[in-house]
Amino acid sequence: MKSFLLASGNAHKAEEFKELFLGGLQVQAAPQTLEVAETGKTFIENALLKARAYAEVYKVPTLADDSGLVIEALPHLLGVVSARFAPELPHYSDKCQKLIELMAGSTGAQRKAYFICVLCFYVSEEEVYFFEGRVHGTIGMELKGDKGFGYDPIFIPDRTPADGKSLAELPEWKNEFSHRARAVQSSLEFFKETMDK
Ligand code: ITT
Repeated sequence: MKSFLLASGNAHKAEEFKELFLGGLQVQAAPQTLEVAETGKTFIENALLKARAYAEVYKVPTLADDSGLVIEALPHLLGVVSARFAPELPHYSDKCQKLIELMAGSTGAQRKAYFICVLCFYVSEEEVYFFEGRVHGTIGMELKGDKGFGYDPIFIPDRTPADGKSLAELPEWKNEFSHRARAVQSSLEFFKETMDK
């Protein structure tokens, strides 16, 4: 089975990957987290920066995840800088609350948003693979749920039933249909095909 070192300092992502790659690929935690400056303008650039930085230090194939929440009417507010929104607020519950307040006057389509995840598998400078996944939904009117992490409590995914539940209330659904789950599924299909050849 192919093995990759996880180029991430985010323990929540590591937890999700453990389930998502089960039986497919081996993804190991890095011995130490590296500080990588995310200076790219796109998710792809930042995912590559992280994957390459860990590969240069640890000399093994790596996997990086660059992800974020894109509010369609305010694409630059979060997006690639999702982790750096409202840096004066260290807790995600406060960041979520601040977003709710910023969007107080927004209704209907103005609340549309999506989570995006770009995975970068870095084997060498000549062999790099990218996979992307998205999940569409809307920004809720309040924080709901205590599962997941980050902006999950304010994100209401488009799904049936349309019961208004947030991603933080839907851990099983998230594990199957999230941006990260979809990117992982594409990568597993690809590696399965290339390994079978
Ligand atoms: P690494 O770069 O070390 O992997 P990070 O937390 O800095 O960790 P990113 O730069 O990719 O990760 O930032 C992603 C941001 O988007 C961060 O603020 C997360 O809270 C948020 N995010 C990403 N995936 C999410 C998810 O599944 N649920 C909720 N929020 C998510």
